[in-house]
Amino acid sequence: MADWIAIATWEWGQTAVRTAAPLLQQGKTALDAALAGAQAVEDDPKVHSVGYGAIGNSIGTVSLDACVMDGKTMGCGAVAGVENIRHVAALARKVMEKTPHNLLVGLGAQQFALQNGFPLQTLITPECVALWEKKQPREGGSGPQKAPMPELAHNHDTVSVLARDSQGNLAGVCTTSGLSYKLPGRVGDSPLIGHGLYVDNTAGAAGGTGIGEEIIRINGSFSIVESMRAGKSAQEACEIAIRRVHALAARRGVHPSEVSFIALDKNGQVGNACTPDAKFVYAVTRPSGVELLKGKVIQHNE
Ligand code: SD4
Repeated sequence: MADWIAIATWEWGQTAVRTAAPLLQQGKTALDAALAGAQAVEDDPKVHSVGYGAIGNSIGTVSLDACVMDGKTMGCGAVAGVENIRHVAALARKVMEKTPHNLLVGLGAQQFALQNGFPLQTLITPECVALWEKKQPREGGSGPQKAPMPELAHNHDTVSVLARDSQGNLAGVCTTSGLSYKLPGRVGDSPLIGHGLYVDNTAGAAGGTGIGEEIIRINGSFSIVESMRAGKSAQEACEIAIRRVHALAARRGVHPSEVSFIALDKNGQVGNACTPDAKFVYAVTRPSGVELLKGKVIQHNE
């Protein structure tokens, strides 16, 4: 029997790993445990960046992205730009299990959800409407506001959950409402296999959070898993990816955005790294208990 472990991004990663832990303890699969953990965060209205109670895009609509990947089979499924469906990580799993496709978007993903018994429901709470109003980037002046071009500020925190089960199999789930005030139709890294998430039993698992545009630019999660395949530890692999974010920001002459990664190698060793502004924390659970840990900051010149 292998040692089980689950890790998840941000403070509410604790909710995810606390939900995943008993399932891993009972011998459930890494995918079942990671999905249950992610769904517990989707259900929490206090988390304004995932599932129910998320903050809307530039026109106030909540549009969700999610993906799942099974490191044993390399099966993967994803949905993007889905409105009025709460459990999009479970929907991504249905895409993996019931279709020959990897990614469904928008209305097609919503129709697929309805065909599979997911209820159509509002994801907006009075609290998230108030927050959306309060923090909305204003163009100045009175009268109707035009939807402004969003700044890619880090005002959202995706949950990425990686797990290794007692059989030694790896799986991961990523679920988010993306960046708040994003343009309608914008898709970030989170539902894109290889960017927001990548998992392969034979090498390791990685997940990202932060400004998706930067994570996509470096193929974040895939590059971390490939570094582990080439012999780097999970920690080294995450640090290499953040250095890459810095290097590309320097080439483009911009300040590096907030990006953070978590990783698990095939033996269950943990890695993480983040850019200096990210203020990243992540949660880990093992048979010995749950910890909330500070992200390892990689400076621009390291
Ligand atoms: C996105 N990566 O849509 C997501 C947002 C996020 O922490 O992770 N915020 O770009």
